[in-house]
Amino acid sequence: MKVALVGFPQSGKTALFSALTGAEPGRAKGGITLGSVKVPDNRVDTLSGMYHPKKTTHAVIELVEAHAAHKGESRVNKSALDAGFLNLVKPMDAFLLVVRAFDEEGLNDPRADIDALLSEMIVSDLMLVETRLERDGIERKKGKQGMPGEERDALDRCFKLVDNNQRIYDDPELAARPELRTYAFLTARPILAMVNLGEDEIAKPTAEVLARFGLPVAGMPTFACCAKSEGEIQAMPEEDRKEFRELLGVREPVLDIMVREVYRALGLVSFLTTGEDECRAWTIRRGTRAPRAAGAVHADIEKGFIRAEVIAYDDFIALGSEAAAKKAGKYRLEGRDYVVQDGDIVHFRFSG
Ligand SMILES: Nc1nc2c(ncn2[C@@H]2O[C@H](COP(=O)(O)OP(=O)(O)O)[C@@H](O)[C@H]2O)c(=O)[nH]1
Ligand SMILES: [Mg+2]
Repeated sequence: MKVALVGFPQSGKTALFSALTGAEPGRAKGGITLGSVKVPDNRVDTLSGMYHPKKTTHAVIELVEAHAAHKGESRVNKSALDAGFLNLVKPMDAFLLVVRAFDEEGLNDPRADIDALLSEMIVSDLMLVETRLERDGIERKKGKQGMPGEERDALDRCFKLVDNNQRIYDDPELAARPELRTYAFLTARPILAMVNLGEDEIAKPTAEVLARFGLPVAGMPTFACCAKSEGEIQAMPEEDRKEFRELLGVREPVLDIMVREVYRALGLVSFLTTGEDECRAWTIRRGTRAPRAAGAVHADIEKGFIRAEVIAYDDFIALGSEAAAKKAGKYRLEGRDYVVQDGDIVHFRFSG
């Protein structure tokens, strides 16, 4: 899964990037900085403690800092979301808007910033959908066939939404339509927001702080942190972090909050694989069937899929071993139609 941090300069994207990835903000390559966020998952650590594998691997969310939005630049002369930016973010699964609320002079208006970023994204989609519909109209006038009816219908519906200053994702069924996939509309994907607070606000209840700014925007998962402090905490030895968080009044690491919100927004779950070589968590969309999930591990396993042998993590822990789980009838053989659940420990059988 890939998430792009999008925001105006000086909003704290780099600070958040470092806090989440634990990496020094590297030099941007081709306008973006790439990193990966380790998905916190106690289950992986527990399994690793039992199997003592050579390798322990957490699921990751890939994070991109996109350096493209320029506050206040005229859309006519140079859009904040120019073509280069649009290309960069095309492969993203979700966007995290980063907005600034740490100005000491009180010049913060994170709500206005979110609205501005959002309308840039909506305008970008509007221009795309208009162009395509117009072109299709011209083709038809010439007596050519034009695009398939379903595609045209989907684009018409997209047009109605974005022309009405709404996101395509406001209609999730429409946003998921396969005919729209190639268009890569920005607002057809989940958009979240992170309000970057000053140090003096981090101990306050999030809902209260957000409400003061007129947030959240309807339908947009929004959270807050102080990216600068989070980065400082992240740079400490692990055993000191908890105490320092308490000292500052930070209830939960922004990493945990971000991962939870992204998982929820994208409908993600994790399944687990165990063994002497590696204990590992894998990310899939909720509702993924076993062969497809196997494909997350390796394409050959999906191709030669025979069955999945599954123990729910909680059963495994309660019973203590695979043998005990088998005895208790908690070791299941599942076929191609099985929908893999969050926390399933899976062994795939395949012919290769
Ligand atoms: N007080 C405060 N300053 C921050 C916070 N996050 C970032 N900054 C500062 O704001 C400036 C811009 O941050 P940066 O992460 O580079 O913003 P970017 O342009 O969006 O990548 C830097 O001087 C940061 O130290 C924060 O949460 N609180
Ligand atoms: Mg930056």
